[in-house]
Amino acid sequence: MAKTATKGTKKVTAKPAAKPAAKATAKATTAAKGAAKVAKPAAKAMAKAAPKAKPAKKAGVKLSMLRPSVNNMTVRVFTRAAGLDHSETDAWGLTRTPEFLARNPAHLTPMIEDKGLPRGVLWESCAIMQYLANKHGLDKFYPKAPAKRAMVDSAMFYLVGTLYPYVARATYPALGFPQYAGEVGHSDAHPDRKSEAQKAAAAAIAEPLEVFHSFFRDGKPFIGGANPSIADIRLAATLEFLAVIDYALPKWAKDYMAAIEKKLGNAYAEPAGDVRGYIAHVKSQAAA
Ligand SMILES: N[C@@H](CCC(=O)N[C@@H](CS)C(=O)NCC(=O)O)C(=O)O
Repeated sequence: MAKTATKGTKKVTAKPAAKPAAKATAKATTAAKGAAKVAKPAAKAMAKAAPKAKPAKKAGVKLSMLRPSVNNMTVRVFTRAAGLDHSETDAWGLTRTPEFLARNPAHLTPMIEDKGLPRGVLWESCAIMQYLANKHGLDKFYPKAPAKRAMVDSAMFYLVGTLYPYVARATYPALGFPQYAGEVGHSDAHPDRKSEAQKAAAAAIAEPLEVFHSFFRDGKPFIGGANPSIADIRLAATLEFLAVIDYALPKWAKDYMAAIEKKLGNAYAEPAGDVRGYIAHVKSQAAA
């Protein structure tokens, strides 16, 4: 996969997040109101000093990622949509090197490095989004209210524990990704058996998919309500892989993915472009 992926670290400039920016403005306004109360000369001095004030500290998250992966796409969309300053390192071919394994024995991406993490690194796409949302107060993506938050958590755990394994079994053979040990697709079973397992997994996708629609969305545009939550980003990214098997997504799912892309704009489209480009590549190889 992704021999085309470019290696190296790239700083990604993200738009500032709406909420922290709004908070910062609110703080600045309060500060300005306070300043108006101080004696004029002091206020002048403060005003002069203001431009020299240090800019707000940026997140400075380092993300190791693989471009063709929807697990990685999830975090790449989130960091952009949330306006977090971060750098991306292409970990293609590096996840099992001694250096990587010493930091991350699970050899999984996405992986972030961030000051303050007890072991210095964090993997698992949903845990990364939860951590960054908690750290930066991104309630818009991950609501604070326990009941609302529980629904987002439930949707993400259901995705990672139930829907994703079906998606992986159904799409990894076509994507050329190695399947997990113990899977029929990973064994030396007859190709017919592998094909049956792949088809059974593809058929099993419909049920959890409908659960996301009828239960988690429950008539709302997104699981998160009017705006996409981290669970929505995780779901939309996951569904991108289904294009490789020409899975017939129900109309609601196509509309839902389009609505997320419209809401998040380039934050979604750019990482999705890497996944879609990879899928187009493997499909053209298969057709040749
Ligand atoms: N549940 C994990 C899955 C992560 C995962 O499977 N990552 C794969 C790419 S899709 C990986 O980094 N594989 C590299 C390897 O195992 O060496 C998540 O959501 O982050």
